[in-house]
This record gives sequence, structure tokens and C-alpha cells, in this order.
Amino acid sequence: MTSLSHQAGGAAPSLALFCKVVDNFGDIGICWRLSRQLQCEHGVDVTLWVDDLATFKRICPPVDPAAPVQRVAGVTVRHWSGQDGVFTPADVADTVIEFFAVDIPPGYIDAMAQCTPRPVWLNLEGMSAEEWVEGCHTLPSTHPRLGLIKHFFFPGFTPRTGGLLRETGLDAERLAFQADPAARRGFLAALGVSDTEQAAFKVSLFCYPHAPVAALFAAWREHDTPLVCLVPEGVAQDAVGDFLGAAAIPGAAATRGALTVRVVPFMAQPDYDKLLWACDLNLVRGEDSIVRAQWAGRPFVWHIYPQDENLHHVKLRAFLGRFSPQLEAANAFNLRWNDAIDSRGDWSETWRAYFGAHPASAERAEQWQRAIADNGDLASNLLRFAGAVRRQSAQRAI
Ligand code: TRH
Repeated sequence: MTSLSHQAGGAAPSLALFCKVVDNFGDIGICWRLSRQLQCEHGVDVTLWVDDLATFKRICPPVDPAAPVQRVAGVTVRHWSGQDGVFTPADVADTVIEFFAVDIPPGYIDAMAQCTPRPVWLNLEGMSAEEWVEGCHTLPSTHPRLGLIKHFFFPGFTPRTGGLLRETGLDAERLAFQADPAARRGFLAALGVSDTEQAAFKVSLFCYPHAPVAALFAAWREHDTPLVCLVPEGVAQDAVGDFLGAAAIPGAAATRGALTVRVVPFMAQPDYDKLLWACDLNLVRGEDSIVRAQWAGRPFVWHIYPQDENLHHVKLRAFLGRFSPQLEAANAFNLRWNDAIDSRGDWSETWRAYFGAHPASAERAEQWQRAIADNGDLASNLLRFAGAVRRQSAQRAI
């Protein structure tokens, strides 16, 4: 357990995390993962402020979408319903995190300025493999009116970044699951995957609606051996519905040529990890599932969150430059999947080349997850940094 308490009397250190669900599941997915880990592994008294409880419930079913305040897995979850709240210093946590530069309620910031000592204030940024991240990680910025100092904290892939979210027991759990055929069989059977499908090459599919899914399905139909694509409900709905010739609802499945497409339920976060662990290849997206795919130690392809002026292509190339400089066919799949090279037309050759090099991708995926684990995990790194900031401020105050 990392200590960050500055409170007298040994009360648990407190931390408030502010999360706005801008789009999809990644914002709350990341904030929930971080909150849970800070509470479970570090004994931090976490309050998660989130503006969209309904989306939260999709990845964490115990959440009550109507409750303004609730305890979920030891974390206090508060519905963040607006900017107008009135706060006093007693409401302010020892550490305050804004996720993706969200605007914390002005009343909360005013209360932060009235605290003695002042809280540690961090802006947890988005993940990128680009080189500039190392230069910006932990940089301070001073509030123009109140003099509060906020530090930027960047996830990343090198020791000079904040690392990536990873629970302490994750690797052991994953290895045990992957070494236990009965556990895998039981998990997949519960999703409706038949024994015959389980024996096939298994791919999980999570991507944005603009991915060239239909073209990839066409290539997979011509694959030499059976291939099963497991798609959580709501993902690539049009392409999946067209393939099935029916609504893409859980339990729906169809086989054409070598390819079986099966819709599985959209599942709670821990089960989604198991899906990644159980598949031979994972097509993932955004910011959180791509990290989970890396910890799965299995080959993956990333559909990156689109940004204006194709900035996401720069981020994608930066990542591939670190992850797979030698894996030409895997890089071609990733680049084409994101339209960083022309995604139109036939996908047979891209898939054949990728599949031929799949064993090399598998070997690299295992090596890579061991290498990035050496950077420590984001929750521990963040607490260590918060502790250092707190000690520095205390020294300055003497
Ligand atoms: O949902 P996303 O597209 O979220 C995105 C990205 O984070 C993007 O960078 C961000 O700017 C944008 O949101 C606002 O993809 P991501 O990041 O992979 O998050 C998905 C979450 O959903 C992740 O925590 C895994 C979880 N999940 C489940 O819990 N069950 C499921 O069945 C699936 C498919 C995902």
C-alpha cells in the first residue's frame, strides 16, 4: 500500500476523481478502474464524481442510475449533476483529479484554495506513445486567480510517464485463466459459444462504426480454417446485422464460408478482460480496451478514437513504432483498419499476410506486456507523485 495520508489520526487518505462521460465507455471505464484500484489496493477513500450513471451501469451493473450518492465496491459514487454546488474545505479531498481536463465545479475549486494544506491537484490526461508526453508529464500549471498548482499526469509506455492502469493481481489471474481450459470453456459457453466455435480461431471485435468490418468479414469467409468472431452487442451493428441477415442481438449467430459471427452480451468490465484472455486475436478500440488487450498478452489490432485532422493517425503510428517496428503485416492491418492507408477494396491479402505472421505477433504481445509492466502501474505511480508534491509543498510552507 502506498501512503499518501497527510491527515492526523490515521484516517484514510481521500481522493476525489471528476469524470465527464464525453463519449462511449472509455471515460468512465478508466475512471472506474482507477477508483477501484486506489480503494482496494491502496486503502484510499475515493469519491468518484460522474455525470452519466447510465453509461457507468453498462460496464458496472451494480450501479444505480438514479442514486445521487452510492457506495460501489467501497468507492463513493456521486452523480455530478452540474457546476453549481456549494462546497467548504471539509468537502475537499486530499488529492483531487480531473480526468481529461474536465472543469471541476468553481465552488469546489474555491474551497480547495481555502484548505490548509492545499490538496494535490492533478489533471489525468489521455494516453499517447508520442515522444512529447515525457516532456509534459508532471508539469505544473498555476491557477491565475487562486494560485493553486495543478500538475499534468500522463499515462504512457516509458519510465518517464505515468505508466498504464494495471491491477496488482491481474497478470496472475490472466495466466491462471489462460492455463485452465475448463475455466475458458465455461466462460465462453456462458456467452453462448458452442464447443465447435471454441475450437476455431477466435477473434473478439470492438471497434467504432466506421471500421471496414464488412470487407474484413469478406476476407475471413475465405480463411482456410474456421474463424469465429465474437462481437459484444451494439458494436459494428450495421455490418454485423448485414452479415447475420438479422438483428444483432445477443445469441444471434450465422456462419458463411469459414466465418461464424456471434453476438455476445455487452459485459461487465471483468468479463470483458476474460473475453480478451480467451481469444486468439482481439480487435480493440479507444483508450481502455487497447490497454486491456496489451495486458492480455495476446495479439491485438487497435481502432483508435478518431480526432480532427487525422491526429489519431500520428498517435497510432507512434504506438506502432514502439510496439511493433518489425511486424510489417500487423502494422499494415492496423494502419488500414484506421484508414491511415487506404482501407477500401479487398482485404484478403492484408488478412493473409497478417495471419501468416500471427505467431510473431503473439510472441511480441507477451514480450511487450512484460516490458511495459516494468514501468509500474498508473495508480501506484500517481500516488507516489501526489506524495512527492505534498512533501514539497509542506517544505515550502515551513
Ligand atoms: O468506449 P470507447 O470508445 O471510449 C473512448 C475512448 O476512451 C476515447 O479515447 C475517449 O476519448 C472516448 O471514449 C471519450 O473505448 P475504450 O476506451 O476501450 O472503453 C471501453 C470500455 O468499455 C472499457 O473500459 C472496456 C469496457 N467494456 C466492457 O466493460 N464490456 C464490454 O463488453 C466492452 C466491449 C467494453
